[in-house]
Amino acid sequence: MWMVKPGVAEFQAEAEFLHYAYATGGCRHVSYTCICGSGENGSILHYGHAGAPNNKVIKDGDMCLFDMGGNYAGYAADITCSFPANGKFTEDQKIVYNAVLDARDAVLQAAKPGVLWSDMHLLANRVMLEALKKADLLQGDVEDMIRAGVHAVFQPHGLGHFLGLDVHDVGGYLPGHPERSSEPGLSKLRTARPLKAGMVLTVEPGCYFIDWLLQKAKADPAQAKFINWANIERFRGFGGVRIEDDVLITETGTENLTEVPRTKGSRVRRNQCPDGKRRQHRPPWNFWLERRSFIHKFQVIVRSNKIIHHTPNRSGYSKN
Ligand SMILES: [Mn+2]
Repeated sequence: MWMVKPGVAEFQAEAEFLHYAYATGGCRHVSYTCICGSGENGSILHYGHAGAPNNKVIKDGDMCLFDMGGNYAGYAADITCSFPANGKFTEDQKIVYNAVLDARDAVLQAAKPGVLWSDMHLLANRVMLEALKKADLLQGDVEDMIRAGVHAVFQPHGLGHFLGLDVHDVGGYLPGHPERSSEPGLSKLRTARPLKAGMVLTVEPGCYFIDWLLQKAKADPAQAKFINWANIERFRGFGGVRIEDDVLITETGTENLTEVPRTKGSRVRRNQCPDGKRRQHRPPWNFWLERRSFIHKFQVIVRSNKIIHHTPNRSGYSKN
């Protein structure tokens, strides 16, 4: 965030993250290929792959959607930050960003043991659609919109997934647990399980303006009537906003393990800037280290299921 400005290439931001994650956080590897989408590229959910290798030059007025996660001692972090490239939100960028932030906040407040993950997905979408309606981008009843699948036009992915040794960790659909839904949006979820204390999941609501999905919605009278097309046109080429946190389910609610600025005026420590003064601090992706007992428990579970055998020392796990 500190080094991004118009004129910088997306891959330069990626390179900065890779260096910082290793040099400061001790993360030799990242959990997945960095997604550094700017402008329209923010609406490509898995941008950054070999065919589209973060190679656009960031422009003034672009939103950046950076999805990057360090991997510490074999454990994955998965964090997305969305921000304006020039440091100042336009009114339209504010509408979309705040809609997604409200959705995230609603989930962090409502999630707790016993709650169904699929209900959290719908809660996030409901809050986001309400905000878009308030901004005159949508019209009509939000529950009717969800019945018509409008939520999946703007967020065509699941709310989040298990996180652990793998970035999309195992155990999403197991015998004896809820099966994958065939409903729009919900069908994309990587789990529909009721939450349990000790689970770690990502919470990653998003709002995108994807041309082909908007075209499809426009051609479908059941969806088209909810969308204020005159205003939506302004958002062609906008890309998208995603806010992704790594969250521990506790006995009473949630603990957000992610330490990145999300709101205006939130504290960005200077030592998070690669050019700034370096002090020893807790890197945001380093939360596993502080949860050694959790890691131990986790490994026992994983081993007893014979899914994977993992030796933490192999990847530099140290008692210090
Ligand atoms: Mn994710």
